[in-house]
Amino acid sequence: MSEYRFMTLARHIIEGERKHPEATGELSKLLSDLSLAAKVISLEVNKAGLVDILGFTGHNNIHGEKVKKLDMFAHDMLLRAMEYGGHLCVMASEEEEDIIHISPHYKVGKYVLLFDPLDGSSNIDVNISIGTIFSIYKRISAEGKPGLIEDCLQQGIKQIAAGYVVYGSSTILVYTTGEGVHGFTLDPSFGEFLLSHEKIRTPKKSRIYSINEGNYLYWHPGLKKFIKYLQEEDENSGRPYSSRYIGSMVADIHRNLLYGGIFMYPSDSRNPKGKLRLMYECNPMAFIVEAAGGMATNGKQRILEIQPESLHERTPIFIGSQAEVKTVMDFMAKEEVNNEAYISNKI
Ligand code: P6P
Repeated sequence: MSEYRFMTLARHIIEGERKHPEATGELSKLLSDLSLAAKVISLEVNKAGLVDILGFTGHNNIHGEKVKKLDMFAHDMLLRAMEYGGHLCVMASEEEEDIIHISPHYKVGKYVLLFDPLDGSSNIDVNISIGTIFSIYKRISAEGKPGLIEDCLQQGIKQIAAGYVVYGSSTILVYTTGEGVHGFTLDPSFGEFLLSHEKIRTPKKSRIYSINEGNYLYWHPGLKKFIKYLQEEDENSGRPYSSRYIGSMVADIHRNLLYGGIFMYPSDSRNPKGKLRLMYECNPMAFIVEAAGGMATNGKQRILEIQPESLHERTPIFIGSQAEVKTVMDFMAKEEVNNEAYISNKI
């Protein structure tokens, strides 16, 4: 029997903490609480088609996006699963405008949790994989008091841990504390996440690119040239590449993490900051992909070094295998002058 068979998420986290004598075990408990929430959300996602929690709640989130019942279920489940443990001083959710204070009934801890409860939720009704994304920081404000906004607006390099859960053909939880990236598959027969992908390393070079080509007209001229370059035939450099785009960031990034690939959600002449959120999507994914040997940039700087200014700010993102991220940066740098002319003509 493989040693992995009984390497549960809880045991793996504890073994990871044993390498750090100063560890208090709080992070282990926090990650275990997150895995409990993931199991419950997975249950609901996998039966969504059978019960009346598909469809919309009838109201919009702070981004003006229609909120699906499953979005709110996942959001509420995470709040309930996480606040009672006493490990957090504050939370922030992509579904809520402001920071979320811990109820006075519970102890205030030293960690900060940011999460996107159900990313890709527009795909729920058509049974495409969706996911939960989370980021964990240590508080920077005074201990023992409620957390503050500055505890949430930290650079991505300050993350203590990050992870995602992809609810697909199986439910997989991937997390890192910065020392290796590990994947656990939920065994529904006894409700445990079992180690299935140890020490994930993303290929340095790939043959997959992921981008919404419907926005081609609005792209940076250098990005247009990069995509056309990937579509040319050249056996030595493995071109043409394959285009793979699900429209669900967690699913696209998970595939590219394992197979190699570059995922891009760039700025364009209509959306100068791109679409994806820095704190809830890009920072956690950048932390994970870098820990697996990949790269993540906004086109000008490392995602993890961006100094956040607001909870819900967006950022362009180019993330994945090093070779492709570096190449697209080169293409865009060569065309920067044309891009300025392009943008000024368009605006
Ligand atoms: P588009 C889902 O709505 C999401 O936030 C990400 O999960 C996904 O990568 C992106 O938006 C898809 O956006 O504009 O290509 O539909």
